[in-house]
Amino acid sequence: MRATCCGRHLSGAERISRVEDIPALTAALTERAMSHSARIPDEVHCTVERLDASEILHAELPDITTWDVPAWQAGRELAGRLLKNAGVAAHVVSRSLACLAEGPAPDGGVMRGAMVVDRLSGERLEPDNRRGVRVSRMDVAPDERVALRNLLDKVGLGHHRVLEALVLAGKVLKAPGIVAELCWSDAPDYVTGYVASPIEGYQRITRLKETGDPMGGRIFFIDRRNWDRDEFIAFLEQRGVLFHGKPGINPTRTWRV
Ligand code: WAQ
Ligand code: MG
Repeated sequence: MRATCCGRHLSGAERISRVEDIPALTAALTERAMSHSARIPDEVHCTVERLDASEILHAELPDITTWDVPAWQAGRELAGRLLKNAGVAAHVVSRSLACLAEGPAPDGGVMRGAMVVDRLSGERLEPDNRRGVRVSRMDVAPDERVALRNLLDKVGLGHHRVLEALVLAGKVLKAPGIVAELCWSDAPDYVTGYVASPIEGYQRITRLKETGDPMGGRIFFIDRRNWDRDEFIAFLEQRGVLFHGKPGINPTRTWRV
């Protein structure tokens, strides 16, 4: 589902469900589109696509760690450190953080999708710098959604953005050639972001931007050895991925500069 107002993105959601649940699900997502944001959308698109069940990749969600940081500047410093640990070159880290902060689209605005960046050279590899790469066709297994939401609720991670970002990052971490993802929201009031990597999992950072800042985005850092751009993008855009089981939840850590 995606909803827009005056040509601008308002809200969106991705789900994978059984055929018999589709009518109720499209109704629920339309309801969400109508009530989720401050504005009433002027367009709501619900697209239903058939997936071949035998081609769905079944996977586990990454473990979750929350890093408590005193301010967004410290958060960005920590993000840089986590990205370097994952294999992103230092000069690429600083340039990438600056690019997200300034607005990565050609007009200096927010992109709809993600940037794709070479971990060593910093080169941008997404085919369209305005749109970016949109990850789609991933979800929690239908029977396990309620249990996961309850688990996240219990540890104070009940905000819908957490589950959605966790599932998106979970799929990104399965993509061929990925070394890390960096993300923070473009929602002015949502300042928590994350760095995800195959080894460290989903590492939330409580502050990655100043409250009120309308910039945000995602960067997928890749290792170009044996990497195929079309294969990478086809996986992210088209392969169905369903997540099972409960992610590990690590104790909150504190980061002081
Ligand atoms: N595929 C690729 N990039 C996307 C997608 C997608 N499906 N959806 C959004 N983006 C990009 C796009 O540039 C957005 O501007 C940016 O990411 C941010 O999207 O654990 O809510 O949906 O507390 O605003 C992370 C932390 C929240 C959650 C991220 O992102 C937590 C968030 P948003
Ligand atoms: Mg957003």
